[in-house]
Amino acid sequence: MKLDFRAAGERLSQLSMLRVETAGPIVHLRLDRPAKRNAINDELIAQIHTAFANLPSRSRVAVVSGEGDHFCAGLDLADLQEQDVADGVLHSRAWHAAFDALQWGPVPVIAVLHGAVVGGGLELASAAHLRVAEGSAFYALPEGQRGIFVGGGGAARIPRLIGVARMTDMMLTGRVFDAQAGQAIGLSNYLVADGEGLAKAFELAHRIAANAPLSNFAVTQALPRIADASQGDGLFIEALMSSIAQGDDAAKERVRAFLEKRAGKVSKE
Ligand code: 1HE
Repeated sequence: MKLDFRAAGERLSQLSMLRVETAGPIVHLRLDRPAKRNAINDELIAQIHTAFANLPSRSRVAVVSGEGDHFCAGLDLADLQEQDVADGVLHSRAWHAAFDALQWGPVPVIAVLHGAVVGGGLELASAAHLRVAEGSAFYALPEGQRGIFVGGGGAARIPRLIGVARMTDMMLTGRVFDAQAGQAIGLSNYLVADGEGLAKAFELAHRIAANAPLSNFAVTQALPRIADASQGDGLFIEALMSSIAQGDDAAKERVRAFLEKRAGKVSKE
């Protein structure tokens, strides 16, 4: 199904806290609330949901970053004061819907992390498919100190990156990981110098955009589901997914190109 790019473009240009720009096959979304360190309030979570549900049909990869000195300070704590228990459940489910739209949307998503990547900011980062961190990045889950719990999918996604034991430590003790430690434990895939995150993300995005779309789809949609399935179910899904991908014309042409020596070999960088 093709989305109407003009309709989607109109919706995207009306977002007040999320700046959306397209550059060829790449759509770049910036959290644009630097005065509040990109803290996510109800409006911003709705805008993130809208944006990922309406990505331009021509975009092949999305890059998410934060304006100002920090990626994201997490939940806007001012919102919490008004909430009762029933509001709280719905609030958490709204975050789930937004980050599900990001994780299970049509394109791979790369998050560029700098400064604070804390609370809901880390939950957002963990929903992305790849994370590029700059040297200034630091990670924390201050929910424990604030008397609350993660509610934006972090309990499901963060242990899949770093394990339950490390997340338990972060939440119970307030432990903060710097960019190097974050890279070592798997919070980021790439660690680059300050100011170089976007360039690295765009380089990766161009590489990803050059893949066959169905391969990217299999990696982002099938792989995590297979990892969550029993081995038997996972292997069955793998067989179906691989036959679908390999039956596509794009795969046939790429394999032919290699056999006819028109495609690159695998080499060390
Ligand atoms: C905020 C928020 C926020 C900043 N909600 N307003 N998240 C936290 O517990 C992190 C709280 N924030 C911080 O620890 C610091 O702000 C930072 C380390 C991120 C940045 O420090 P700094 O010195 O650059 O900025 P600042 O002076 O602390 O903040 C600038 C302004 O942003 C200030 O407002 P102002 O009106 O006084 O200018 C701050 O109040 C405001 N601000 N962060 C509201 N988070 C789905 S559940 C998820 C649960 C969570 O995410 S809990 C973790 C919440």
